[in-house]
Amino acid sequence: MRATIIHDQRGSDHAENSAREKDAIRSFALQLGADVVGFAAIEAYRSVRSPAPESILPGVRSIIVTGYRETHGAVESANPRVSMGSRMGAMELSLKNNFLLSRHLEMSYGCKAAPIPFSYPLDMGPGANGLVGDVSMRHAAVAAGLGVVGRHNLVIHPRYGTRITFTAVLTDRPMPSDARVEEDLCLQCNLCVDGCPAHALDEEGNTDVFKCLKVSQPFGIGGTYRYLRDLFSRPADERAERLKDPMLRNLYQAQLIGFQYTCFTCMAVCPACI
Ligand code: B12
Ligand code: SF4
Ligand code: SF4
Repeated sequence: MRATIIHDQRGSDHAENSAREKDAIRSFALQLGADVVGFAAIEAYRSVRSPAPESILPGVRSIIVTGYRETHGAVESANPRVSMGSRMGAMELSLKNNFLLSRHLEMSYGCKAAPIPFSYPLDMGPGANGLVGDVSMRHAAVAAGLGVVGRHNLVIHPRYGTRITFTAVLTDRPMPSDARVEEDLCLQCNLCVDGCPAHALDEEGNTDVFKCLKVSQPFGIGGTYRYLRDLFSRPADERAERLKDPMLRNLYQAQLIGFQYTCFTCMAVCPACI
């Protein structure tokens, strides 16, 4: 009886310590500028197509997921450069914060921590083809209690809806998962499906990646390939004319500043939790 009481006491002390530790880490990340923070024990993260987290950080025990809300003005803007500008801000802020959070974890808790890129760089090898992240942020966010997946295959956060992006830190420090969001936040209104200019969301549970890419990243590798193929298939006198095409300047710009999305419709039209 006495042994059981001591055991229970140790168990509850341990749970309290874990909760306190998570609160301290959460406050640190929120002070850096994250809008939401969630924790997932590594067993809770299951993403079939992504690499095993153990291959990234041997001995990994948990994932800390941080979310950054996008500004309504930028997401709703008809000007894709403005929407992308806000995204670049979220990417830059989260990249820096992930690095600072990882160093803080290592220095304050004596563990190892690996900051995972927001989106890029991606594995461009066969199998991944630049379409699979090293950590699937959507699976990680769901496991860390930060939302549920809607009809648009994006995570809907209970407070910020779809207008939020995620990033993650892997650590070998064990931490219990936060409670999952159990409520189905998707309103089944189909505005995302009907609004998608690429018809990439027609099949439930699957985004047609190539249809989405063609519309949302016209200055990516596919757009470059199509432009060059067209250019070199033309007679020499027509080629000079084609060099005046704004597409070439857009491709040049993309090489300088990186990946650019020109479509944010599925984020913008989703009314859930907004
Ligand atoms: C590659 C990539 C793309 C590719 C391929 C997308 C794809 N099918 O995975 C393209 C270019 C098409 C793309 C498009 C977009 N992307 Co993107 N993309 C990524 C990236 C870098 C990797 C995704 C990945 O690993 N996919 C491969 C595996 C994991 O996917 P999968 O298992 O096949 O998952 C599919 C299904 O399982 C389905 N699904 C069905 N049921 C369930 C249940 C659960 C629990 C989950 C999690 C998923 C799920 O969802 C997926 C759709 O096909 C992530 C960042 C990251 N590292 O995670 C961002 C990311 C997914 N993209 C994001 C966004 C916002 C977009 C766009 C809106 C573009 C934009 N303007 O920002 C569109 C939305 C397209 C859509 N509605 O699906 C955000 C999503 C944020 C959120 N709130 O969910 C992420 C997480 C970036 C970030 N760091 O925040 N993207
Ligand atoms: S980003 Fe645009 S093209 Fe891609 S799925 Fe969303 S609405 Fe469709
Ligand atoms: S737009 Fe409607 S159907 Fe699509 S994810 Fe949002 S709430 Fe669900």
